[in-house]
Amino acid sequence: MLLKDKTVIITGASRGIGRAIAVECARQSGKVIIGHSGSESSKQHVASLIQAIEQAGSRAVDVGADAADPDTGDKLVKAAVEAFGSVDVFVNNAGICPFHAFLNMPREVYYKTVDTNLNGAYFAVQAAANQMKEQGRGGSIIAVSSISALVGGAMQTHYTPTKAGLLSLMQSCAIALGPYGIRCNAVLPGTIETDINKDDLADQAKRDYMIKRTPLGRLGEPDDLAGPVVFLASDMAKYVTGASLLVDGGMFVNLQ
Ligand code: NAD
Ligand code: RM4
Repeated sequence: MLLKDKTVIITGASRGIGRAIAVECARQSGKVIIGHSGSESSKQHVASLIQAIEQAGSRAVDVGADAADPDTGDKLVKAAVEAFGSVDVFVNNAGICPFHAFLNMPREVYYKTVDTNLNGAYFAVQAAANQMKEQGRGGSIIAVSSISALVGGAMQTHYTPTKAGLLSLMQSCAIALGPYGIRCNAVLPGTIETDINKDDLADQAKRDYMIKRTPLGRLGEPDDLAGPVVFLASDMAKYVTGASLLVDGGMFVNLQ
């Protein structure tokens, strides 16, 4: 019960990595605020997620709001305080990666990616941190960055800077918020099979190459992120701040 008495906000929690984190947080007794886009399809995913969380013996409330909107963080915090009385953990997970070449990158794709992945995140982290400061008992902020913060991708020139930006944001916030006992860390997933890369990994040659590069011999599953995030969220990581944790099956250290 690593998250007993803690309220956890997770953005982009309707599917993929965010959903797996939400379920594990509930299993560890955390109460969950499910951030999601508010689209019709995300509402359906959220209904089944709330059921899964209740089956795990915990409680959840959902907030449909665009992660790119600078007011979304305030809405998530307000919902958490109203429903459960506090914000103890904030997981910034929502993100998009519309794979596209660089030379003809449409401006709207670039701006949408940066707004969703980084600009909205900045103000959401700020909202969560202000609430944690007011509560006066510290907190844990975790950004789902990426191996892409450390390496490039020809079809991800709009995306990799956002992931490097999140990593850098956690490093600077670790310093800014340390005096309040608020820890800030990043997890860096490798290649995890979700909707975000469904089309990209449909290319069998690319898929085989990604698996071959991974020493553990398989692509990641969303649940592979759940344990590392719960660890960083919990008091087990009470002296861990400013850290980045690769969760990539060893892909980054393999040059081949
Ligand atoms: P996914 O597409 O399954 O999930 C993305 C989530 O973000 C969904 O719940 C989606 O509804 C939500 N989202 C997207 N745009 C939103 C918006 N405007 N407002 C609110 N919510 C929004 O993909 P995933 O792989 O689970 O991605 C989760 C995070 O993990 C992303 O930040 C992604 O960059 C990161 N990541 C993924 C991989 C991977 O290989 N899958 C690797 C490294 C990092
Ligand atoms: C990640 C990494 C993965 C890719 C996803 C979309 O950061 O680059 O390989 O599938 O993004």
